[in-house]
Amino acid sequence: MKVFVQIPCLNEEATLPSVLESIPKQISGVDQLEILVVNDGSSDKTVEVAKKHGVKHFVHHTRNMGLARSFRDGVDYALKHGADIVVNTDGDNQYPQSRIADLVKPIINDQADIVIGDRQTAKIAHFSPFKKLMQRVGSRVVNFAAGTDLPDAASGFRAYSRNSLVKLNIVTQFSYCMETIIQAGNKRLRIASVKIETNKKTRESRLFKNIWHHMLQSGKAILRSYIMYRPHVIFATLGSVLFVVAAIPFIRFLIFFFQGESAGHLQSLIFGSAMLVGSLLSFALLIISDLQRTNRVLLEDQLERIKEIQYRK
Ligand SMILES: Nc1nc2c(ncn2[C@@H]2O[C@H](COP(=O)(O)OP(=O)(O)O)[C@@H](O)[C@H]2O)c(=O)[nH]1
Ligand SMILES: [Mg+2]
Repeated sequence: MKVFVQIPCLNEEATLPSVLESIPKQISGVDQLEILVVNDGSSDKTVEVAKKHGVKHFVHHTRNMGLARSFRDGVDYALKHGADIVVNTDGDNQYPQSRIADLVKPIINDQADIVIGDRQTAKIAHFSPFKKLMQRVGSRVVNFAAGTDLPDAASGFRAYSRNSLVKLNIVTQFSYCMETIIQAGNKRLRIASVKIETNKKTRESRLFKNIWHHMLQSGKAILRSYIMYRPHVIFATLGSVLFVVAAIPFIRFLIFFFQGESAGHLQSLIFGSAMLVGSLLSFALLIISDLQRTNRVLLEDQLERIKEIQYRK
């Protein structure tokens, strides 16, 4: 069993040493434990610091490419180098690396494909009540879209089995955390959750300017992934609602018509027609997106087979 612990880093020279020092040297059930630093275009001494602490595996981005891309490239490197499990932790020492053994255990025991460290956000002291509420709402939305029941969808402290990584295809730029859950849920991967306590805050999140920014970006990512997997739900609902809204003025017009008041009431007809066009458009989009979905399924199947060949050990 080979485990890669990957740390995406953008200028983390200050906190990276504590992260590296707290990664366990040995884990029961794991034969090889490797550390991988994804240097996402750092301009500080992140790489030197990592080397000084004995890190041997690096992925370098000459320019900043963002966290989602860093994650993807790190995973690609790890799988190419024979990883059975990839653990992700952050360079800001937000997560308790000492708990990595608990993250990988359900995968080693074949009880889960993905394990998420639940930060128990309701208990985090430096989170405001509003932020706690939003974390809860956000996780609810993700769970709805993914068909899962996970307490902390935004946590980046996770372990992924090789099998799950071969199946996941990250396409959004930004919030891969939400996207991976929605994909994994829809692909019927087993996702487990392990309660963790987070470390003291070392610095502000650099990923999100503020909570509104976080909510907007996460919302976009969730909506995108949801439309990707269940377009029929959105467009069928929209089409049906518009159809009902269209039918009301039409029926009103017909009632007047049969009562002999055929003159006037054209407004109803115009409004009804506009709504009907909207409804038909939604149904057209439903058909198109459903065809797209078929294409995606075929493409993903192909990708999975290619990755199986590419990463064969
Ligand atoms: N902000 C930011 N972080 C990045 C980027 N690429 C990699 N990272 C790493 O992603 C992790 C999470 O970043 P952080 O600012 O702590 O965001 P948080 O997850 O909201 O706490 C850290 O380990 C960063 O070093 C990037 O382009 N921007
Ligand atoms: Mg952080």
